[in-house]
Amino acid sequence: MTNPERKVWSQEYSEWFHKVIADVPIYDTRYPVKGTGIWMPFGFRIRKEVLSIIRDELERTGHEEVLFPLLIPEYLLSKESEHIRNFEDEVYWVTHGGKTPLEVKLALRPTSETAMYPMFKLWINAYSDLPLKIFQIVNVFRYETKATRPMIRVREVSTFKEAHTAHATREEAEEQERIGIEVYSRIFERLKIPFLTTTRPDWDKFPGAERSVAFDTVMPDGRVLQIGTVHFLGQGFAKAFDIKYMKSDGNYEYVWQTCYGISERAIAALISVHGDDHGLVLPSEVAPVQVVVIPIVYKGREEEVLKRCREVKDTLERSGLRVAIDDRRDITPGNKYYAWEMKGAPVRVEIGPRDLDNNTAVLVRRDTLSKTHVNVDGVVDEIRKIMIQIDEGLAERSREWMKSMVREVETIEQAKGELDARGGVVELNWCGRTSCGEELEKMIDARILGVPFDKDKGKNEPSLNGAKCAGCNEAATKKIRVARSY
Ligand code: 5CA
Ligand code: ZN
Repeated sequence: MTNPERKVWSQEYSEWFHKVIADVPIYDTRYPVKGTGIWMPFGFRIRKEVLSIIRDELERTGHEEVLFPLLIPEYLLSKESEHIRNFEDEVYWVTHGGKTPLEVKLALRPTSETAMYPMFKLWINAYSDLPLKIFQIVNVFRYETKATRPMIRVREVSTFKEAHTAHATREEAEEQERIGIEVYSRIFERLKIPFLTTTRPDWDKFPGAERSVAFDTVMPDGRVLQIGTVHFLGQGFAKAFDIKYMKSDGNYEYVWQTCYGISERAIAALISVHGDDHGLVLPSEVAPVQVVVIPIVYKGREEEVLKRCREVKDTLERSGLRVAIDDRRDITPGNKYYAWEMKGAPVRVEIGPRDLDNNTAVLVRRDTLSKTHVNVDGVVDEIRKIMIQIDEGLAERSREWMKSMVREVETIEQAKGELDARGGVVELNWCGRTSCGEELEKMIDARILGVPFDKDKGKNEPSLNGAKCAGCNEAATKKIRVARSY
């Protein structure tokens, strides 16, 4: 295999990312408001394909799409005390209509619990109104104080998918929490993004949640990125917003809720996890252009070659593939290869005069850049086969990479040593005490991501057989993950 290099990708990841999103182009960061950006046409198409996976997975599990207003009156935003305490410093306020001060300040939603749940109160009365499962894909605004980064930490999150559910019992809501985790797992599996599911420690939960389970992935520079979260909300919001239903015995019960969110950060991860020194590499399902056809023209046979290329393009399109033909006349084939490698088109088809004579085409796959000569009549099947190989290859390569970046360690020194050397995630034993956790974070100079979330058991406690806490040497009660993160 002639796998392209991933040197720049891993060693100068931040520059790599900025260059790729600018050169493709995917996302323009030059808009003069900090923490915002513009989805450029090719980036918008990637975003559209990713959103169609997200919609698909949500809709097939019974979530219905809705659209709520952007503005939230202050008295609603501040109803759940923990929620507002944590978001207070991040909220953008609308205070005027023209020159007139507003009687009630309006927040730009930082997330939509406090916009949706007053309406839940109106919609939910009887048991038969449950479960309620909705989602929306909107922009949200957070005045982030940490360094902003394109797509990864923005102040206008332009692609915020939030799902919100309400249930009759704790058990049903916990079942929904598991379903939410499964939905996200399938989304990331389709994107070939490897992930860890980790229950966040109490001090790092979503404000107002009883439990937060995060999806984390490792970026090329070894730093960890949270790419989605599933929150079990318990009854806290239901009590604050008075959302209840009448049970069969005539008594009222507050509903049990969950919510889960994912943003363009997942698209930043998609770009970052699979890329190489030539630019984007995309799984076929989200590649805006799955096949690019490039005519190799020689004097005298231009029209013939172009005609064949157009025929091939039509055939491929009729079979359902997304195809482009690059028939620009003033650009060399070499420069076209370069441009389409940058854009991550999974398969390139080259057709020149010799191919006309032999009824062949050359196929080049983006991940390995290896070439095969095929008969034109079998081109659809060959391309489909290659796309499956690429997708499986990307899934495996990223899974292996992730696996190599998660290590078990015993001591704080080892943890620090590993993170200094390669980043990624270290797992170690912990006593479970907050004060010890804070100390541990300081000594390792990293963040406690939390406890591994065990999908099968729904339980978080592996057996620790007398193990000692890496921080204080007392009896360990949990295995924790620690990382340096975005
Ligand atoms: N209401 C809940 C669930 S919808 C919520 O807001 N959860 S969250 O705060 O954890 O956000 C959900 C996901 O959005 C996060 O896991 C993270 O991947 C992404 N996200 C959060 N803030 C930003 C930001 N400033 N820029 C880009 N993505 C973000
Ligand atoms: Zn301890």
